[in-house]
Amino acid sequence: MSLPFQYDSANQHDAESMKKAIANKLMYSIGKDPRAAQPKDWMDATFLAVRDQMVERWMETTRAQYSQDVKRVYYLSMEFLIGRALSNALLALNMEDVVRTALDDMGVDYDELVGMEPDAALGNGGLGRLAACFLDSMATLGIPGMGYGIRYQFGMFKQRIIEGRQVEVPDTWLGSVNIVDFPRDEVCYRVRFGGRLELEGKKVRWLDSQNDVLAVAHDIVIPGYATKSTNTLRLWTARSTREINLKKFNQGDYFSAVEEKNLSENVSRVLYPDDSTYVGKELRLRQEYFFVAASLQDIIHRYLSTHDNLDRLEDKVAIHLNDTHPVLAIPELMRILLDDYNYEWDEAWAMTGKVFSYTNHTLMSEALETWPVDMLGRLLPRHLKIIFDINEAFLKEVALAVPNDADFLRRVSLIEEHGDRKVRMAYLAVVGSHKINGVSALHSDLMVESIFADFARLYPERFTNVTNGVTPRRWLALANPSLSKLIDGAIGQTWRANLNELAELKASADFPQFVEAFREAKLANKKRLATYVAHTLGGVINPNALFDVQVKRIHEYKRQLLNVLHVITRYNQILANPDKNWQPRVVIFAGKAASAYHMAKLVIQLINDVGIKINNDHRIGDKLKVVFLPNYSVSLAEIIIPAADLSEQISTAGTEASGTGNMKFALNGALTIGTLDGANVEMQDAVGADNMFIFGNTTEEVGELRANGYNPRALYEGNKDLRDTLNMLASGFFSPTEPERYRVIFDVLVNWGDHYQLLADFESYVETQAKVDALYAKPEEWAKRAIYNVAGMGHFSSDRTIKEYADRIWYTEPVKL
Ligand code: B1N
Repeated sequence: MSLPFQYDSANQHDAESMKKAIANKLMYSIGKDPRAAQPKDWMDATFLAVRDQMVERWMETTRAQYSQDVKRVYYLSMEFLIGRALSNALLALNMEDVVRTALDDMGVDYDELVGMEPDAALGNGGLGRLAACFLDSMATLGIPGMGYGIRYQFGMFKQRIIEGRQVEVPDTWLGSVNIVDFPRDEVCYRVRFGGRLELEGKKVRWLDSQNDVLAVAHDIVIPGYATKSTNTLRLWTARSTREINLKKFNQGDYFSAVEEKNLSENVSRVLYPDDSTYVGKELRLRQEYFFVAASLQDIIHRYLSTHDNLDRLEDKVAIHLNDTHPVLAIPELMRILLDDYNYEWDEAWAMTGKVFSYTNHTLMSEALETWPVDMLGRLLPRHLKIIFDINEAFLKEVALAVPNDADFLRRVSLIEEHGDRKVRMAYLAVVGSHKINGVSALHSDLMVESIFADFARLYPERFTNVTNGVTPRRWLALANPSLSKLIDGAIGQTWRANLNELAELKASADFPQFVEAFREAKLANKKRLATYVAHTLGGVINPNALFDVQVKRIHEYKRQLLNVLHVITRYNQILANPDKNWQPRVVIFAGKAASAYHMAKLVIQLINDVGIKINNDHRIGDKLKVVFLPNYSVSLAEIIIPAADLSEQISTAGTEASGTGNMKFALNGALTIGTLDGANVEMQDAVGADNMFIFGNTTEEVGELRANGYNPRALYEGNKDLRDTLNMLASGFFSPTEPERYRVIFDVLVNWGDHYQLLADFESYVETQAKVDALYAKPEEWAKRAIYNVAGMGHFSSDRTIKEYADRIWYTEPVKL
C-alpha cells in the first residue's frame, strides 16, 4: 500500500511515546491523576499532546515563509466554521492508529473521545464552512495563507427543538481549559472608534477617538494533509483599554467601574446568526472594523519586519475579502498609506487595488450590505471621508469613460443617495479590487448581468469565476470511513490529495462485487445515522428505506417548504392508494433559522408537526417517515451526509450562489434531486445528466415568470394534489390545537405572489420524485449511478478551487519545505 505521505510522523512517534505524552499532559497541563480523570480531561490531554506534534512543522513552515520571502495570502473572513480539530489533525499527521492504540492501552475509547470535542462553530453556514475548507486546502497545497477573523466568545447558537419549535441556546465552545488556540498577549493592537477629523492642508488627522478597544491575537494551528506545511488562523479577541474605572471604583460604584470594560469587549462577544441576510446593526459594523483594523496592522507589521518600506507591498501581500464583511480593509489600507506613511493618493490607490480581491457570495438584495452614512461617519469619520474621496475620483473617471450619462453615474456611485444616504459596500469592494469572483459558473454569469452589470462594462477584466469546492479530507476521508476504505482498495489512497483520481472508480461500477460493497458501505452509514436518530429523538427508522435528505440553513429561497409539500402529497397518495408497492422513505431535515426570521422558524415547526401526524399514522407505517434532527452543525453533517441516498438541492433557479452541501452529498454517493441552480449545473456536467434528477424552471424561466406575471393561484386551482395539500395547511390539519398556525404559509404561496415560485415547480418536482422511486427500486442500477457521482466529483475539491485562486487571483506559489 502506498501512503501519500512525504513526511510520516507515525514512524517517529510510536504508541508508547504517545501514551507518555498524553499522560504527561493529563498530569502537568490538566492537573489530573489518571485515576480521577474524566473523559473530557482525556480529550483535552490528547488534544494537547497531538497539538505538540504540529508545532514543530508549524515553526518550520513559518521560518521557510520568512526566509523565502514568499508572497502571502491573507484571507479575511467574519466566519470560519471549522468543526472539530482533533480527528482532522490526526488524519493530517497520519497519527490516528498511534493515538488509537495509545488510548486503548490506557483504557480510553478513541471514538468516544474524539466525539466529545465541541465544534468550533464560528460561522453560520456555507460561507463560513468554505473559509474552513480553504484553510485546509491552502495548508495542504503549501500556499502561505493565513486566515484572519474574530474569536467570538459565543459561536453559532445551539438549536433545541421544544414542542416543535426552535429554541436558541448560547454556544459556550471555549471550555475552562484552553486547548483551542495559542493566546498571543503580546500581539495586541489598538482599534479606534469615533472622534473627529482635523484638516491641515492636504493632511487629515483623526483625533480624539473614543471607546477604543484592544485586539489580542489567538492563533489556531492549521495542519496541511500529508505535508509539513502548516498555516495559521489568527483570531482577534477584544480587550478593554481600561480594566477598571478607578474613580468609580473608589467611589464604591463597583458595577459601573467595570461596565465600560464589558461594553467595549462586547465587540467579540457573539457571532451574528444571520445567513445570507443583512442586519444593519452598529455592533456588527464595529465587529467588521475591529477585525479589519487589527488584521491590517498585523499584516503591515509583518511586512515591515523584513522590508524597509511599503513600496512593494503588492509583491508580497494579497488580501482576500470573503464577501463584503471585511471591505473596510480597503479604506483602512488607504488611511494607513496616506496618513501614517505619507503616500500620495494615486500611488496609494494603485497599490490598494493590486493588494485586494473580493468574492461575492450572493446576489440577493436582502444580503447586500449598505451602511448608513450617518452611522459610518459617527463610528469611523476618517474612513467615511476616504470613501467619499474614492467615490469622487471614481466618478470622475467614470464620467470620462461614459460621458453624458447622469443616470449611469447615479447607478454606480458608492453612495446611494435616495432616502437616507448609504454606502454600498459591494461597489466599494469592486472599485478597490483587481479581481472579483463569483462562486459558481452560473452565479458569476448572473453577477455580471445583474448587480455588477455597470461595473462589468467599466472593468470587464476584473470579473471572473472560481467555482467552490470542499475538502475531501473532512468530507470523505473523515466522515465516511467505510466508503473511504472501499475506495482505497479499488484505486489506492492518494485521492485524498488528488481528488481527480476518483474518476478511476467509474470502471469499478461494472464489477458486481464492487457495487455490492458500495451498497454495504452506504448501509453501514445509514445504520449509524439510524442509531443517532434513535438516541436523539427516540424514533426508529428503517435503514433499508430511501434516505431523502435536506440539511442546510432554513431559508425561503432554499425551499424546504417545497419538500414539505411533496411529503404531504405523498402522504395523501399513500392513503389514497395503500396497496401500491410504495418505496419506503425517510425524509430527513436539519438546519437552523436566523433568530428573527419568523417564516423560517414556522417552517421548522411545520416539519415537526407534519412529522408527528405522519409518523404516528399506523396506516402509513414504514412507507413514510419525517425526521427533523436538531442542531445541525459540522459534526452532525459528518454523520448525516454519508448516510444519504438522495440529496435535496431545490432552491429557486438563480438564488443559490453555489451551494457546497450539494458537493459533499455527491462525493459521498448520494444522487441529487435539484434545480439548475448554483454549482448543481456544473455537477451535472461532471457526473452526467443521467446520474442526476434535475427538475423545475431554469433561471431564465423564473425571470420570465417574474416579469410577465406569475399566477400561483391558477396553479393552486389547476392541480388537485397541490390544492389538497395546501388546503390541509390552511385548515389546520397539522395543527389541530391552533388551526390558523399555517394559514400564513398558504397565503404567502397562493395569495401573496409566491416569491420563490414553489408552485411553479411543484408538479415537476413531484413527478421527478416518482422517477427517484422507480430507480431506487433497482438497487444495482441506483448504486451504479451513485458510484458515477463519486467518480465525477474530482473537480469539486477545494484544492482545485484554491489552486485557481492562487494562479489567477492571488499570484502566489507554494512555499518550499
Ligand atoms: O455562500 C456559500 C455558497 O455556497 C452559498 O450558495 C451562499 O448562499 C453562501 C451574510 C452570507 N452567501 N452569502 C452568505 C452569510 C452570512 C452573512 O452574514 C451573507 N452566505 C452565502 C459559499 O460560497
